[in-house]
Amino acid sequence: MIEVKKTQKKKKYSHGLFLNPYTESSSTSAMRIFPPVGLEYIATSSKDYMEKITVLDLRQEKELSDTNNLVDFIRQEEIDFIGVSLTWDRQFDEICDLLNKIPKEIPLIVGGYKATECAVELLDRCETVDIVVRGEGEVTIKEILSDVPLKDILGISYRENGELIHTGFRPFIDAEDLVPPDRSLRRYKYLLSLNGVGVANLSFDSVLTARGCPFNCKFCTFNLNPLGQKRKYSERSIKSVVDEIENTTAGVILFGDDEVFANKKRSEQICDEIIARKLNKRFIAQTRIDIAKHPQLLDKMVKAGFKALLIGIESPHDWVLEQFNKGFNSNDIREAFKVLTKYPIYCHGYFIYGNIGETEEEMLRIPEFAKEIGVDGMTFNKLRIEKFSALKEIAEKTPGYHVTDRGELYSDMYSHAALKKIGRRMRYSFYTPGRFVKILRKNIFEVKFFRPSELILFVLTAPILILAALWGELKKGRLGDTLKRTFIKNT
Ligand code: B12
Ligand code: SF4
Repeated sequence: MIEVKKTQKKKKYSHGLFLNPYTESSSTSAMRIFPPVGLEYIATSSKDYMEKITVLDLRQEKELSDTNNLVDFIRQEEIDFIGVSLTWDRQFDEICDLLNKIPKEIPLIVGGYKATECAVELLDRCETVDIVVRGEGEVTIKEILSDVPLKDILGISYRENGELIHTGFRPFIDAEDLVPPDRSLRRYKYLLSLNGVGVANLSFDSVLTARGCPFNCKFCTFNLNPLGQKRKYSERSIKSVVDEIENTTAGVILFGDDEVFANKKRSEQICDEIIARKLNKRFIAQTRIDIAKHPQLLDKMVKAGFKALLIGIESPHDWVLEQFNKGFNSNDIREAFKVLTKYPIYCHGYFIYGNIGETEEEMLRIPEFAKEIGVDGMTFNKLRIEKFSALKEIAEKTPGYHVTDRGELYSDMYSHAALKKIGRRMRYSFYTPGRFVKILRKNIFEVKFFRPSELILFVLTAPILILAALWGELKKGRLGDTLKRTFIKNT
């Protein structure tokens, strides 16, 4: 807990709690290693209104993950304001139960991607929730905390005399006006762990250099807020971005932007500044294949410390790429990877399967294509069709296709279970024991992701990691199947 510096004037609230309500059990390793950046932006914006601020991330808090203990904590700490971030679909029911147990007298404000999507449902189900903040919340929270009448605050939903009131859209903030998260509010280091086992004492952080994305891929709702509004692309200044990086203590930083290299000239300048300041950090970024057309930028990225790229490849099929309006075809992907594989950067491909009209044979082609072009690692996600997805109309008009309330697409031919099964076949066709050796070799010898001391720790923990992975599969009741697919036959 951090005491906010006292000014002469007493602040409105004595102790504000900002809560990330997801617990460890529901989070995959990938979800756990990054801090809840959106919530931290909100806590930082609230500093002028609170004597003391506590940011709790329940993924890191075993005891407080028990709701009764959390409520005791709230009372003992005399919390008089609570802000909660709801980002992901998962655990929605459990989180609603938790919110309903928060003492009624404490103002409770909920925001985040999922909260925005489900503002009405949240207010219906949780009578303790006073206000749902829709969309980006930095300015909205300040207005709430400074007692602007609710009806005059844009971007909120609340109850009044038994009725739900939704105020108008909150205009998007210019990224340059954003104050980066105050990391001194953090109670934890975000460390790499796989299946609950810490790896190499590596700490992670997430930095946003811009908001929005200038592209318009049809399947993607990254660039739309959950109200269907396209987020206007807006950049922070190079100085503020690199200052933020310099002030983080984490060794590895993820650029959480939707597409961090949207402006190539600016990206080069960011790299130049990182090199000039000798920051000695490692970077991971989400990007498009277009980066391969900019060798000068790639050279600078390597010098600056870029170690891994998470690349939206989406599909090997030209008709899918066209349906997605991705702006490139399979040949462009092949050409891009001829360049990218020459760099000491780990390339992780994101693919989407279960597309409208895609056959099983076409889905199973994905891992083969990934191997051909030379991606190092890959993730497959089933196509999601969220409320404002540009693909919604096509899905609705295509006979035999259905979309669930949660945005999952399935068809009469391929149920969820069938798609899951195909996904598993794809995974084991790509992730063979040889692949894991290749991944390790590349990260250790080419990319040099690990420092020597980390490497020793990593080697020492490797047996525990393997046992933990096997234990995880055993608990899910699929150890036999996993071993069979890995070492004998993947069917
Ligand atoms: C970076 C990112 C990641 C990173 C890490 C994120 C992190 N730091 O934890 C990585 C790559 C690990 C990741 C993983 C996943 N992600 Co992701 N991710 C994003 C992305 C691109 C940016 C998130 C971000 O940092 N935004 C910037 C911050 C500032 O915005 P924000 O969090 O929304 O917060 C603002 C407002 O929401 C609001 N707000 C938030 N909290 C609160 C609280 C209060 C009190 C108030 C008032 C306001 C408020 O104000 C904030 C400031 O403006 C978003 C898309 C997007 N553009 O938002 C998807 C997104 C969050 N991810 C998503 C998903 C689905 C996932 C995965 C589950 C994908 C998967 N199938 O594997 C995984 C989860 C991990 C796993 N495998 O289990 C979805 C969530 C949708 C949903 N309904 O579930 C999103 C929205 C993308 C999408 N449209 O599909 N992700
Ligand atoms: S898929 Fe990537 S490039 Fe396309 S709109 Fe979404 S974030 Fe932008």
